[in-house]
Amino acid sequence: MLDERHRRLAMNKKSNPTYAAPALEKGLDIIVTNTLYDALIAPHAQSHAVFLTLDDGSRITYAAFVARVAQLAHVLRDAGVKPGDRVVVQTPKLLDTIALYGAALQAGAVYLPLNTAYTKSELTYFIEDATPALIVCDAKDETEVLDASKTKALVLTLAADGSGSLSSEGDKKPTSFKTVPRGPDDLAALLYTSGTTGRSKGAMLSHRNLLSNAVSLTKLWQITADDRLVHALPIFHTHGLFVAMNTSLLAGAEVRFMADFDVDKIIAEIPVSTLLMGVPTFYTRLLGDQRLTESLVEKMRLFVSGSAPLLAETHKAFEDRTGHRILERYGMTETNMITSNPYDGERLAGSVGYALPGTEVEITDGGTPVAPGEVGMIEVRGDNVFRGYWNMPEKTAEELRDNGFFITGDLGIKSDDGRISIVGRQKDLIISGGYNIYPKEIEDVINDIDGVVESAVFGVPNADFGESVLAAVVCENQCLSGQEIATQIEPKLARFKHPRRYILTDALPRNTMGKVQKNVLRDAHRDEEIA
Ligand code: MCA
Ligand code: AMP
Repeated sequence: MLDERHRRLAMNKKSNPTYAAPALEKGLDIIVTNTLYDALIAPHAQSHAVFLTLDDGSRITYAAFVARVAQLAHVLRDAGVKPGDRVVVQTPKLLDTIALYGAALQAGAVYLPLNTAYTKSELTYFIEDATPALIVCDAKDETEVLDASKTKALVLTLAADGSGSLSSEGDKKPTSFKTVPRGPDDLAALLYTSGTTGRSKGAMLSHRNLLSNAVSLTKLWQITADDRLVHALPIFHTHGLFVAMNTSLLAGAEVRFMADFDVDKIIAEIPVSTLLMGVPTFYTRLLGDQRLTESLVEKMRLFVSGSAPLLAETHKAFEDRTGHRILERYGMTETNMITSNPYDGERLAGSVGYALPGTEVEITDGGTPVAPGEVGMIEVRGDNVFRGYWNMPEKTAEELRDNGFFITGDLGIKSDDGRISIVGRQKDLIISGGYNIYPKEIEDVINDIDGVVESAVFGVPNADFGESVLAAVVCENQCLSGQEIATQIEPKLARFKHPRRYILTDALPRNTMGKVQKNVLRDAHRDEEIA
């Protein structure tokens, strides 16, 4: 149960009535032209409440945001973007980036955000796979992007200072736009997630997937127009874009929209905010700052953590310091959020809580549910579960059962009362600072280097990022140094995927079946301090 202090804080919210967006009341049953646009954006057209506060202090009202979305929807349509077309967006986190998400919805397009750290080589793959009609990139990357797109898609720019062809074109357009009809099962977004096979897969997310999850989370976490969210996550992933922004839009909440993560900025905003959503690294970094105290967080209502396991020691240290029990939840790109610890109830360290309303979670052995308390594969079914992988029907069939259950690759336990704990992963995956890194993708790049015989990429514990990437590499006659390998992978992989160290070795440890034993490598190197 929440302690008395939390209860008082929860009751102490301003008297502003809860924002009653029709979709929050009626879910997908609302009769609409365009499911997500009509639920998240249209209701705010006349609202002069503040939606975004930016780093320079400027405040964007909801009405101004709706108008900007319309201007950018005109830009998309005039650029030839038709309903169902993909719009690739690899830009800094700006007002126009989030307005572009709204514009893609209003124009009936499919929003495809990309990590700004991706290299040209990674970008080329996404462009070839998704065949977008339009790419919006940072002005500084325009030449590279034009090269990567081989002129098949139109390219517009948005620079870190907000300038560029997207914004200048947008400024000239009308502030209203006739919304393109889109139903619940039309695609709203395509989000790439790497895989154990090494090739990234585009998860097709429908309007239903995104709206149903936003409605569940908004209700469960009691997000209202009284809330002010400290938003320091990137907006090219599910967490920062859908979990944080869709719930805020649905509730009509205010968002302190930070261009990046910065402890000083967060500490400055916490006293005038009510909500923070972050990956565990946010919380360990905040705990590293002595300004984080119980009085600093007096107005805060809720701290949410996800995308990576939150250590029990972080959970406890945060409660000891602030009096708040962090609410941990669990999700995936393919499924949106799956489970959450309760808002009014026991938020247990080491557990990701209960299945969200409308979402079924089974713990299985080969598809057959196991008894409570037994370890098995976490499988998920519900409106939140994606529509399959773009252009990959075989991959979809491998992971999405005919009965609608999606096989997560995470291993878990369900208690008698339905509480889920994640106990491991069947997939070979490293999560560093909330970013997923698939060893196979890195091994493929290292193995392609002349002189490399084979490699094994694995994760070791890291106090800041949770896990760090290391690589054990076997070279012909030890002909390469770690630095030479690092130089060769530089143009091919985003920096956050780069191994922090290369262990040059004569042979990889293998079991009797010949399989590389990554656990042996992990154990041998787990106590090394990785910067
Ligand atoms: C940055 N670097 C990293 C990471 N982030 N290295 C490993 N892992 C990382 N996560 C590297 C950069 O490449 C750079 O390397 C150096 O660190 C400094 O970069 P900088 O940008 O200054 O880092 P930072 O600002 O300190 O970023 C740390 C961060 C960030 C704030 C924790 O990684 C972050 O925002 N993470 C959140 C990711 C997220 O949103 N995940 C949700 C995915 P060099 O010096 O060598 O150049 S959605 C999801 O997982 C599911 C659906 C879910 O459940 O939510
Ligand atoms: P992705 O789909 O790439 O964003 O990453 C999803 C994966 O992140 C899941 O399959 C989990 O392995 C992991 N994940 C997300 N939230 C949590 C959490 N609260 N605890 C542990 N792992 C998590």
